[in-house]
Amino acid sequence: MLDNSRLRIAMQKSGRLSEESQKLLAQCGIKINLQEQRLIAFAENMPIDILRVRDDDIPGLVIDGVVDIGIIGENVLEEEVLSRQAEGQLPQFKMLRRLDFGGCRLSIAAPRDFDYQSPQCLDNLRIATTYPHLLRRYLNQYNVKFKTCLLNGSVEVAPRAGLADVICDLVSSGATLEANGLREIEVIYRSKACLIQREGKLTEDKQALIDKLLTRIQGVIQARE
Ligand code: PRT
Ligand code: ZN
Repeated sequence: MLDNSRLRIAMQKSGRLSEESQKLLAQCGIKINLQEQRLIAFAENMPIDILRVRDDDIPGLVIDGVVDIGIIGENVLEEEVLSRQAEGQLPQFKMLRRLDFGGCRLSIAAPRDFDYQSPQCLDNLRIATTYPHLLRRYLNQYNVKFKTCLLNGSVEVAPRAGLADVICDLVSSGATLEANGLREIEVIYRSKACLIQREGKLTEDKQALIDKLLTRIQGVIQARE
């Protein structure tokens, strides 16, 4: 059982955000004894427990109040919020700050020979994506109807495999699109990692610790700029 008096921070266990998340906490002076396979790590010098999970679980853990704060990509956070809203929930959390890593964009990409003029060209097509809600919010603005092909990985191979006409996926350098014969045609969302806090009042000690961390994060990020 986790000790509820200690601040709980959720971060990605292994993936594109985990190294930078760990580094940020270390640069804030938190000494964590990380053991690769462990779900939970304890800070040695502060009352902090680190929960290491799949990034997709982090927004829910914060919104449901299971952890106090979380480090997560805005793309995953926003998709979870839209998904819960679609189910009639009112997901609540506090945005503490944007961080200076994990930058990427969520884009629609099509085979290179696709004749693209405007979002209307996507009407009634099948689009492969991990982010159906962000995609729907974007295309709704243009009254474009589409069919989805939900994939949690290998989205970029969907057109070649005949699963979808176009894709909507994360892009950073563009090399993956290029390697799969795809061309970026619309950027629908720009994302960075961010720090979020659960809704509701925390104990004074916990809130004071978060405030101290935020001041340190501010210093760390400023020093890197
Ligand atoms: O296992 P877990 O569920 O925790 O991890 P995951 O595999 O779902 O996510 P992960 O580690 O790949 O990404 C975590 C977060 O990093 C994302 O939610 C984004 O906020 C951020 N991020 C930043 C990226 C990228 N850049 C990125 N380039 N996430 C994924 N990509 C992938 C993209 O999906 C595509 O396959 O990289 C490929 C494109 O990269 P380029 O450089 O070729 O354009
Ligand atoms: Zn994930």
